[in-house]
Amino acid sequence: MTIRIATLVIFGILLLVSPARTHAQPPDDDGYRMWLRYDLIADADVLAGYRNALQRIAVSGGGDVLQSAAGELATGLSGLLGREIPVSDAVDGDGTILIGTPDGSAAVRSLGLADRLEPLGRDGFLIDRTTVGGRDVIVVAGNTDAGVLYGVFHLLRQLQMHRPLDALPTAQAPKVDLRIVNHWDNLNRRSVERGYGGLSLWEWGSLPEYRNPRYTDYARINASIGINATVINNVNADPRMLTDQFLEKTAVLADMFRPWGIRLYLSVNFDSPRRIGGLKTADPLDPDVRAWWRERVERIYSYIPDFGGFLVKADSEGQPGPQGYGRTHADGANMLADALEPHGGIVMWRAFVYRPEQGDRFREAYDEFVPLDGQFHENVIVQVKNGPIDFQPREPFSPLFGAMEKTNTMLELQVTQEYFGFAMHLAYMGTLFSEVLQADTYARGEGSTVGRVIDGSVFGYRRTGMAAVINPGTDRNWTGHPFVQSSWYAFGRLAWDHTLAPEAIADEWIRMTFSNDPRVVEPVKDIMMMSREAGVNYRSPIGLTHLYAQGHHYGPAPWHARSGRPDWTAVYYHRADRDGIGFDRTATGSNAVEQYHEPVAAIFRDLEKIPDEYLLWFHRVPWDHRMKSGRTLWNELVHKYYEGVEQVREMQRLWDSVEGLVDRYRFEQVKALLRVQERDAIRWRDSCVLYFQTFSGQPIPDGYEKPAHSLEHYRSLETTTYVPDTWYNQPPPGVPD
Ligand code: GCW
Repeated sequence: MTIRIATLVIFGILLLVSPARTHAQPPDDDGYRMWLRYDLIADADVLAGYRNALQRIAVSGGGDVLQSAAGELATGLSGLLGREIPVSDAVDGDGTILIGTPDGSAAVRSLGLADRLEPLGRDGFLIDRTTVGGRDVIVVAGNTDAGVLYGVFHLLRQLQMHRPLDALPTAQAPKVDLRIVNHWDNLNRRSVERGYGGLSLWEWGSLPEYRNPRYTDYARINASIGINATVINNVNADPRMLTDQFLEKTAVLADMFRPWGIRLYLSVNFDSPRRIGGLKTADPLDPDVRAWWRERVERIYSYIPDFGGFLVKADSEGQPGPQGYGRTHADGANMLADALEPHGGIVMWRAFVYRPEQGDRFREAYDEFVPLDGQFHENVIVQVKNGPIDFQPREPFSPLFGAMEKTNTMLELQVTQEYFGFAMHLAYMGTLFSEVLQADTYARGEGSTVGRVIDGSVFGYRRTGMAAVINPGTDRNWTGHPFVQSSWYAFGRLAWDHTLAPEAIADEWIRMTFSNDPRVVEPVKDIMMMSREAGVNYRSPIGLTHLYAQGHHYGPAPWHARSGRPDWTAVYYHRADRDGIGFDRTATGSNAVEQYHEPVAAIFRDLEKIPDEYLLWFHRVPWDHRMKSGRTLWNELVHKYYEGVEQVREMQRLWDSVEGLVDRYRFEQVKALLRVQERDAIRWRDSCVLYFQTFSGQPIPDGYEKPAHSLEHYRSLETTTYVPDTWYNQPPPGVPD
């Protein structure tokens, strides 16, 4: 008996002192809270310092947005510090966090911050440590309630990351005004085009009566990273969106987003006057059409007084547009802009256009839009995808950035992983986004980066913006793969400041979403930083592009050759034959390279100077072309495909190292998804290598594992269960049931 008790005591002591005890595995986390977790700070020293300096909140004046800020701060602090945080309207003790604007709060006004706040504009904020009436305070001030809201989220972020209080003082302002997310949600069956995160968030059936609290969390999440606008419906737009029936429902969403500083915008179908208005035409110069839009816009503002405006996909992929009536994009955009102008609304007119008869899809947007530069009204912004084709794993930046001197131009990015393995693969997009933003257009000499074009510094745009297609749906964690959250996060942070480093953004996200433990932060950051390049390597290295199976865009089909349009095949893009591979976009080919400024054009044009990763975007080269590595093109291609799979395996090893340090639920989920990713990466690699081998006629060099199956086997997989079910849940876009 005594021995047994003694054993138990010793066992108990062992349990208490064992590393597993001191670093208990965090409780399961389903990912719903995203990066706004606010769990009690475990580090005793950090906690003690914070508890001392952050005891109460003082807030006064202001409206709903300021109330959101105060509420969020109270919730966040009480979670992080593990105690209730009183909120009052006066500074009545040390350790007060004073939030507000000089206009709304006498205490903030008393600090005389006006000069420091003035340059920070509408959405900027200032955080400082100071005193009010002899009390120690941390002030979070802005010119507007929205500025204060962003400041509060910044403060909470610093605390979630355990940053020292001395490092808190800061003054920040966003680099672009419109930081907007785009949903491709349809009105029917709650489907989402390229969604992968469950059904559409918007419950049209129960609106306007049921205000799902999830709409508020959605707005909070966006506001926390500085996003201030949303387009809630698909650019392949259902005309019913503008009917009173839907506007009444939409108004409720706008009401729920407003306290978080989020303005609502809508995608519109250009043929709406015909489809729902009973008119015979949608010609933008027709007086009845113009009157119809004016009336509809007035109606929208009667439901949503701060409505933001329209997003339009016109004359693209079967969507109607002004060209159908013999008019230009400028005619179409300006007609809508005129209707919105009296209310302060804007038009975001997409430049994602390409006609089947075009010789080179790459050229299309530039060739159509540059001649119209200067013709668009002041409240139009042309919205341009980052690359000339379509959100591929790697594209050179669109030459439209740098060419539209007199037209506000904004950037469109994709968070949802249409071309990156849906919600199955881990692919942090911060690196891709930053690569585009840092790319130098040389439009006004060196330093004319895409980021500086879209923030207005290069051409002096009066309207500036950045958009991303996001995919949150009814999945508990919003995005399907937990790491898709990181790309949403990165978008918001880069829309705020395009100069932020993707690695620093990943660091923030990991600390808030998983843990501050360096044994988690470092390996997970390594995973994220290599993930996009891995995806490029196992899909389409060295400047190959669009080798996807048609339609779903999940698995490989480099052999895909028959389609309604040549530019919807894979062979159109890679052009492989016995002599070589690649798309000649120099003067001997489509000469798309001329759309870039010098010296960009000269670099892309020159076989010696062009970086490997863009080679086959611009050049058609023989299989034995000598690469910078010294390998032949064929051997380099094989090398890259194999490297992609090895990178996924490295990601798996790194992820395994965080077992026990992150919660089990997400650990197991990500681990399993990485197995799917390895399976798919091998399938991509083997499909492409075996297929291109039929042209190169050369062996896979020694030392690489041999493909487990024949090319025929891989071809037979194209339409099988490899495509995640989420794809089949999509009705034809925009078609009412
Ligand atoms: O990326 C492509 C997608 C389409 C999408 C289109 C667009 C909304 O395959 O699904 O349609 O781009 O951006 O308009």
